[in-house]
Amino acid sequence: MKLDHPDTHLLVLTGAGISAESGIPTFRGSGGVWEGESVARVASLSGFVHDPARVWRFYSERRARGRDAKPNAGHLALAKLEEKLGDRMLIATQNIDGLHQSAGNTRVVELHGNLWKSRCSRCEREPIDDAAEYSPEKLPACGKCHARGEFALLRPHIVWFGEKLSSGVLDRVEAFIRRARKHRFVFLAVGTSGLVAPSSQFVDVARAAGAETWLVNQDRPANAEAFAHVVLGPSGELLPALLQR
Ligand code: BV8
Repeated sequence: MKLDHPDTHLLVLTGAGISAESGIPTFRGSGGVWEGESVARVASLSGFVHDPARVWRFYSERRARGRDAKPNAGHLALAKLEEKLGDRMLIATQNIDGLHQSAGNTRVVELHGNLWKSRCSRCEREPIDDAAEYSPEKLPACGKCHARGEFALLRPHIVWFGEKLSSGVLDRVEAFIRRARKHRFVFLAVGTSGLVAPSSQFVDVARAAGAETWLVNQDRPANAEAFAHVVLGPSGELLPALLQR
């Protein structure tokens, strides 16, 4: 992957696989986050309305597991690359763990929200920084709604299945593709099974915009055919060498 050309623009899509070597379980596959969990029950608005305690237990467990996670060599390789490419690079991550920012990347779009923030399930207040783990008996409520004499639970600041991604987030990705298509455009997906839309469709949009498409993934995913170059293996081992060329 040649990235040292001064006209290269790089869009990177990351998924749970890039954080696997930081000790954060992926979603699918053995030992995955969804194993034993019903996605609809813990990662959907209807699941939250039906049983908020169960949803908060699921996300509190992920906060507990993610608390001590550190960026791995794959994250650090992307951070080093941003030092070189600057605004010619953008990371669109499906991950909610914040590890790209911890590694030093500043140009990161969080497609599915952030595990370390909560927001009101009712009013339009801004999301708050929140790393707390909540017990079923003591679920968090919105202080602003309370001040108005209303009751509303806080919810994780996460995009659940069936919820729209924020328009601002998608606008940033589309604006980058519109700019990149006029230059030498490279699209790299790392650590994603390519099963969740709309992020799974980014490779098709990038290819249609003339991008050279690359995938770095442990296993061959469902949408591997969409990529011109597929490199299988752990991203923590592969990215440092691949991104330095
Ligand atoms: C939307 C937040 C539109 C929660 C997540 C049919 C019915 C109903 C809905 C749909 C449908 N068809 C399509 C949809 C839409 C749906 C969807 O795509 N469903 C899929 C499952 C079929 N999408 C949505 O609902 C999205 N919204 O479309 O809105 C809309 C329009 C109008 C009005 C209303 C709505 C919202 C999607 C966001 C859902 N939220 N997460 C949470 O995180 O707890 S998605 C969830 O999956 C995570 O965010 C995760 O990131 C994402 C994708 O998973 P991956 O990251 O790819 O992880 P996975 O484990 O699958 O794969 C890991 C890969 O890494 C593996 O391939 C493995 O080989 C590899 N790997 C492992 N170790 C390593 C490695 N690679 C390299 N190195 C390693 N060391």
